Amino acid sequence: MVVLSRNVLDGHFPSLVRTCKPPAAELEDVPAIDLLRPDAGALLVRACEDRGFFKVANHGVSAELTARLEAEALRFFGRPQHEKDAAGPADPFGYGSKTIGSNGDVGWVEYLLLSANLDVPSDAARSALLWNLPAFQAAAEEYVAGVRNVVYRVLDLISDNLGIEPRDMLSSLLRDKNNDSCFRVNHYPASPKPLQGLIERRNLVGFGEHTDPQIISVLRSNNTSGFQISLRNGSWVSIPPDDASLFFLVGDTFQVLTNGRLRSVKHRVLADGRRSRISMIYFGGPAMSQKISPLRCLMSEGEESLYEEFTWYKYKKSAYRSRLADYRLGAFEKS
Ligand code: GA4
Repeated sequence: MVVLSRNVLDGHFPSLVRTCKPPAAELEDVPAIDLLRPDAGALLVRACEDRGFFKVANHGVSAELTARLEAEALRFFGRPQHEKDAAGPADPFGYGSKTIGSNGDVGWVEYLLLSANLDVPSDAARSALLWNLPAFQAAAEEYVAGVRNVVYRVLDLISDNLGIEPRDMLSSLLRDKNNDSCFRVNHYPASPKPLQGLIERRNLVGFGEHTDPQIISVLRSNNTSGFQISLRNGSWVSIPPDDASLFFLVGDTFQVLTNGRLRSVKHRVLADGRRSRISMIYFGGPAMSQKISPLRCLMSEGEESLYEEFTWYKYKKSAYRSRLADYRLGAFEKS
């Protein structure tokens, strides 16, 4: 880790923003899984086991809708800072800039974090409804509905392949009317010209390394580089941008449901500096009261659970007390 000196960054950065070494390589083989292939389920499971990560092309979420949402988000991020700040702080929902969570994490990023379940009135109220962004809200709701349908298909295909019965056992966790899913739009601004060289050389961290606590996350970004994942051997690789695909990430809760067979993926975003990056992520979380433990039908005879049972509420609460890079599942592993 390198820390940029305060005087160089004064006026541009909030105190100190950490930077890190560039990754060794770009991952070239990120095959897009076609959900209509007869062996789609097997390919999805293998990708989740090997990397906790895969992408889906021809997913059916309209490019026009995605472009409209992106444009509306950029319109918001282009507003004067004091207007954006009026939609914050993100606690957890709202507008946030440079700070991530409430335990000291920072990054070269501004964002909107919203509930993706507007059936929970208190969450809905704290999300977009109050902000007088009707065009953004309409596009976000339509987009989330489209992504959800792809998520259900993906989870059902994974279930088929793993032999989970009923096949909608996983997707029903996210279809639950009390599901605790959320939606985030991250904007990594281009940096002021004098700082660009510095950022390119040092790889300023946009969003630090972490795993997602939920079941599954779906990320779509514009055609900018910066998104990286950590492979099972611990090395970091850049993922080539692909604005037409949806990238899926296995979350911690999915790891527990499969007793470690599918593993959550550590990921991060390095700021490019020259071009602004915008990404939108749906996080599929179960209902707060949902008990999480390995699915019985996935356990072989005599196999023991690697984790203590918890409710999503309990895991989420503990996640929100942690730092971004913490290994959050550790506290729930059986000794
Ligand atoms: C990571 C995944 C989602 O973006 C998120 C993040 C949340 C936040 O930004 O408020 C957290 C982070 C995320 C995990 C640890 C805690 C909580 C920031 C942080 C330091 C919305 C989520 O659910 O967990």
